[in-house]
Amino acid sequence: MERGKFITIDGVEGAGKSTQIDFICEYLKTKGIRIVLTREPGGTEIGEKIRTLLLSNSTGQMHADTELMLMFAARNEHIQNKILPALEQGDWVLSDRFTDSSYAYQGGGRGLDVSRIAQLESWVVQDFTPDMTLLLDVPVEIGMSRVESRGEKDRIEMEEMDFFDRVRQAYIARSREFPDRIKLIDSSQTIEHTTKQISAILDTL
Ligand code: Z5A
Repeated sequence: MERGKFITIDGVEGAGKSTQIDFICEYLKTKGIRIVLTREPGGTEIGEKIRTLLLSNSTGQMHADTELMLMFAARNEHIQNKILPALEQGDWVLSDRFTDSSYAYQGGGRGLDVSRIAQLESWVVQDFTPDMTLLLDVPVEIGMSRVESRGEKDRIEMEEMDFFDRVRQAYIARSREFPDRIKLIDSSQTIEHTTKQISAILDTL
């Protein structure tokens, strides 16, 4: 059986990932593709417990290295117990965030040394890379304004604007480093404008 494709979607808060995920799932289904939707941190029973620990406001202060290692612990469960089995069955997998988030948030945002992230990546992820990453790019102020009515913020959302600016710059830098895999999509305009760009890119797969 032909192995499925692994697609990831990434970007700063309010970029429109959740909105576009609904479209992508429907679009791929119309092409007869079986799609497994999942997310990081999370996607497995253990991963979701780690997610709660990572995002809960009541967790309190967390050392940046701990945060990074928890992201990768959840990712290990995710790859071994969910993503690889699905791909091997011929399903396609769409993950809301993956390793690029660690480079952007823990590397760019928290300022952790990229070589540490790369060490964990080579241990946990090895040479398993997404077939395609859709990076939704939006200026941080626009992304924030889209989500500000949502109420209580999680532990990471409580960071300052500068933090999210660094996250965005790290994403852009990664898209330049891996231009074949990471497709930078302007998500600052209408939902339809973003959707159009995504469908054109998906057609190339
Ligand atoms: N994290 C990390 O630090 N390291 C890692 O390795 C990993 C993750 C894997 C997980 O959050 C957190 O974990 C995240 C990074 C960190 N922290 N933060 N901050 P998440 O992924 O579950 O949640 P999120 O990133 O905060 O997602 P979000 O805020 O829900 O953003 P979104 O999914 O991109 O946005 P949306 O829900 O699709 O859209 C938000 C609103 O904007 C909604 O009302 C839409 O209708 C509207 N929208 C969407 N697109 C448009 C356009 N084009 N125009 C106008 N309005 C729009």
